[in-house]
Amino acid sequence: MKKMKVAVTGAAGQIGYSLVFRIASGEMLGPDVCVDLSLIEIPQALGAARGVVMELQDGAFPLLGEICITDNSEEGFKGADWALLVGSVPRKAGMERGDLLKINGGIFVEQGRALDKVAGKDCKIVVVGNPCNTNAFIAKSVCKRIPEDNFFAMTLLDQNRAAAQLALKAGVGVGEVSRLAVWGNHSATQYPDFYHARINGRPAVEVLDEQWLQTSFIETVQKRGAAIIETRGKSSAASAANAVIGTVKNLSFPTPDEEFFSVAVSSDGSYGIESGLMFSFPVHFDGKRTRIVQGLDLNAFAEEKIRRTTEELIAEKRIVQEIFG
Ligand code: NAX
Repeated sequence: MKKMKVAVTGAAGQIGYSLVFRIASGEMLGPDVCVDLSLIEIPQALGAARGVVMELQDGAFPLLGEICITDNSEEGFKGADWALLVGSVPRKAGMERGDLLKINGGIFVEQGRALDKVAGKDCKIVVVGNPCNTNAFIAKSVCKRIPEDNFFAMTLLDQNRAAAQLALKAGVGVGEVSRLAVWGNHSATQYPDFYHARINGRPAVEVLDEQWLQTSFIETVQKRGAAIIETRGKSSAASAANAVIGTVKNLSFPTPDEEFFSVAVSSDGSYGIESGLMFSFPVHFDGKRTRIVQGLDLNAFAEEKIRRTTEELIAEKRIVQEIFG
């Protein structure tokens, strides 16, 4: 049986706790792959990580191979086929965005260097820890050995949130929503692109009110993370873990011909987005390579939204470049 190693940082955190059991069950990589899990945490959280391992053992997952717990990135990423970078420091009261970029930037420089040294040469890296686009930008910038096309930042949760809102409004199942992509940053400037979305095969703008789509819909999706915190008292965790599983599946199994999914990739200049920026696009995976879907028309409304989110990402990039060179 094929064996793969999956490294997860922040494995004892909220998302980690939802995620690792689904990886161990075989849901993420399929029923023919045995998974070795490497759980990477900070020293203070190693105790909690040991508890997670006890529960993984008690899950009696037939596809789960070896489990390693470590606070050493090089040990944890050694030979990894997938690195899911979930761990990061949350924004605290009084913390400026620049402070957050600086603290987390330091983590992603260190982890990018460790990946460079020891990860499998075809390792794919999915950054979840926020600010995820810019953290991914940092990691891929310091990790020279692994191609930049192997670095991703997660925006599938945003796509899923957007699909759910369209389905609720249209009164259909979420499976009837297709061709919905999120452009840009995983932040309040993201652009959930309803103009290309379809509901039951019909353009979403023909099914739903365009004014609602341009205003309430976009705002709801952009602010959904904050709304979850306000309502649940904690940030999204199970839905985020679900999106990590979905992202890895999207990057492992071919996308149907006419479909696409959202993930932030290193821009190749498509749609005028600065090359190298980690930008969420509509992406297609043919079983070997991902490609940014080409030829989508962007009207003035879309261009303005994309301009704003691009500006934000460029500003984040400048801040981290000033700090980390
Ligand atoms: P938690 O605070 O529950 O867990 C984070 C874990 O990371 C902790 O156990 C902590 O010890 C660990 N950690 C911190 N620094 C580390 C390091 N250097 N190496 C290894 N582990 C480290 O946060 P959780 O709710 O699990 O969220 C994790 C990250 O996901 C946050 O940055 C959060 O903002 C981000 N999110 C990203 C989303 C996305 O769509 N891209 C959505 C959900 C979530 O908000």
